[in-house]
Amino acid sequence: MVQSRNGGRGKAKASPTAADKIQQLQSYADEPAQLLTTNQGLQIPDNHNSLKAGLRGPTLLEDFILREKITHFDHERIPERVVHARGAAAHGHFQVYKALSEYTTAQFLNDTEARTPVFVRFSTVAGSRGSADTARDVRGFAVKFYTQEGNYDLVGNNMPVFFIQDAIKFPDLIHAVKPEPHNEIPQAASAHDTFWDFASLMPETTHMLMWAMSDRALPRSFRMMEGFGVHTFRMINGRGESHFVKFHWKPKLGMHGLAWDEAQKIAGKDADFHRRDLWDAIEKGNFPEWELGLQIMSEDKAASLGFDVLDATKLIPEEMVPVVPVGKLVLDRNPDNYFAETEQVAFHPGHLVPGIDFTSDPLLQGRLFSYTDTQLSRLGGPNFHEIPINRGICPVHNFQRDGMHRQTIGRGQVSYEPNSLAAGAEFRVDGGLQGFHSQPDNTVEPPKVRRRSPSFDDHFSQATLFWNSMTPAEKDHIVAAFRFELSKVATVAVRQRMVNNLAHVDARLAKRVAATLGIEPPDPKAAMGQAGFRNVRFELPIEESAALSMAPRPDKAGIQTRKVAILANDGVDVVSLRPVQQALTDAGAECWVLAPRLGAVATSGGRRLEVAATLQAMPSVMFDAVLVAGGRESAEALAKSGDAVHFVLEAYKHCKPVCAIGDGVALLALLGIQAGANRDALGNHPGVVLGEASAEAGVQTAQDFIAAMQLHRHWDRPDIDSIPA
Ligand code: HDE
Repeated sequence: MVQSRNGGRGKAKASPTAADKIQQLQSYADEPAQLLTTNQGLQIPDNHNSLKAGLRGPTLLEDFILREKITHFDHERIPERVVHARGAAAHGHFQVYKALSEYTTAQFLNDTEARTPVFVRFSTVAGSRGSADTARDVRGFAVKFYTQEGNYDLVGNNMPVFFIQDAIKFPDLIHAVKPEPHNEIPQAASAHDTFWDFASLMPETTHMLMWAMSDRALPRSFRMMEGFGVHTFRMINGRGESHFVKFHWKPKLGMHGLAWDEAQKIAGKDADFHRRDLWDAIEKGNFPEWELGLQIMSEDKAASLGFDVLDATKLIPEEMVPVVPVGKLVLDRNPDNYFAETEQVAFHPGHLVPGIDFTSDPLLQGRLFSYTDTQLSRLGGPNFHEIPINRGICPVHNFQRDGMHRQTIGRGQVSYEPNSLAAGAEFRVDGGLQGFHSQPDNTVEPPKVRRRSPSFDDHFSQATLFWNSMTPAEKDHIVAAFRFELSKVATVAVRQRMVNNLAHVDARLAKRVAATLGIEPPDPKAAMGQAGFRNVRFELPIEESAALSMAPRPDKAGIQTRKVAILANDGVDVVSLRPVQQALTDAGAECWVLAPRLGAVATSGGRRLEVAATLQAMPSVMFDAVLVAGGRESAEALAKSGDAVHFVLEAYKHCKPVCAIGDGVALLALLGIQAGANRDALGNHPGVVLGEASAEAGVQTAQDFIAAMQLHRHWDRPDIDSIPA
């Protein structure tokens, strides 16, 4: 007797390929262009009218076609995830560069030929399923590898640390950040009293708060953010030797963030901003990529770091243990059906394969319980592993049986082990398997304790490391974020307590945050008097870590998939525009001609320039850069349009590259961008490119604009608060 997760659909092979998973999923897909039937397969005679007692009479209960349809509709919602409810996902594959046999027996990390199929779900944490993508929040980065040895889930986030150290505080943390229970306000936002009340009373949150108030919480795109396994895991090699490991995902497109004002506006203009971005990129063949990086260390090395690697509020600076790139993840196929795949996928940090193991991190230990448990209520029973997206592509055999929605048909008389009655098809246990629970020090220290280890006591030194590693512009953003969030906290004592804690990260940070909050100056001593406060700092050998900063650096990937708005109106000069537009397109950017109306605008040479969208439908926050085309008539008309003026000013305020050609330059001057105070020490406007109105000048203009776009944002633009947008 063989029970298979494949349900008899396809056999397991030595090295599964992405095609195997696709084939498995497609065997469940419905057939297009068929006659409508009921769920029992009966053809539906009329899908517009229910069965009634006479033309104008009441509907008859016997109309089983109506009842079936309405009943199914009535039950088509399932509970959303209690956290990470809003997400977007894609299929792809993972391939390791070089066998990692020195560290792990995991087959997918040893077979360099294997293209392991993956399904990756990105998410926000706090908002509900219909909330906006660009909320200030942590992002989930969950990867399911369908390996030949079973499914392996790396269920991580886009930040390498977490708010709390012990799983027992997770429900409190989430209750504090979710909408308040009496009025269910606010949606997808931490800027309210209960979150900061909790955070200020739990100093262990401080390091993660620094990340959550940084631009990491406002990714430009899922494709442009890092991922982290967060906890320290173990790898076990063929000799049974154990190493500690931290997992990192490094995006090919570099790391980029949004401005906070921009993120809030996008939430209204296009709540699906990140979801759409991922979908569109894959549809256009711009497949997002990440490198998997590992920080691998012996247990002795881990013990010498000066902090506890089992504490999830700590990261291991890359300067102390380098991140080694070991493989590549590519996402190349959108799901066929959101509910069937993205909503029903069930991740679990305990879905491991031999050669990868967990540690005693008390946050991870709690997660090992939570994820299966939550699927029971979310997916309605213990058979969620049989849902197509959750099925492995290797065989599954065991004697678990029955339960809600069971699909596997277990054959024969026997559903227990050992047995002698299964007539040659009994399931065996392979005693030779290495990996789980085989690590050398898998012992527990008596006695049982309900206490935190003193090695978890330092809550501030890494928060200070993070702060010290930021550029001045990044520091400004963090200060502004704390001010924004705490200004929405009605309870003065909470605001005060929070800045008192921040004084233990950095005195200037706390002072700057406090300055706009109508409270007393920060008092570090007051924080020390609080329950839960530990006045302990472990020494770190470094004061800053460059890898923590998102400071703009020219991307290796150039400006691929960046969106450029070209503002034009009747009279636009396409002779000077074309070479710039062509160079941008050649460099992989997407150019959109925007005008006040759809259709086309008339060029100065009497031709037509097709318009991609209106300025109103695609506002500046949808773009990475702006180009004001030349042509006197066009520039003058744009200058008279409030929408166009606002568009340029807003892009400028959000520190985006701005380019103007020919008469378009006059528009910038009119807006004060050229003449105004926003010049840097060298008298330049960072990220502003002015091009002459000729085809010959186009090459230089394009080069300068592309260089400005490679930096993505010019956060160092001076006096940006003075811009009225
Ligand atoms: Fe989760 N988390 N979590 N979490 N988590 C869930 O599982 C939980 C934590 C993460 O796209 C839930 O299936 C506890 C850290 C992601 O489907 C739930 C604790 C990290 C996702 C759950 C944590 C994560 C979840 C809700 C503290 C980064 C979305 C729905 C002990 C390493 C996965 C579900 C997806 C989802 C519990 C902390 C990442 C309730 C108890 C730390 C990416 O089981």
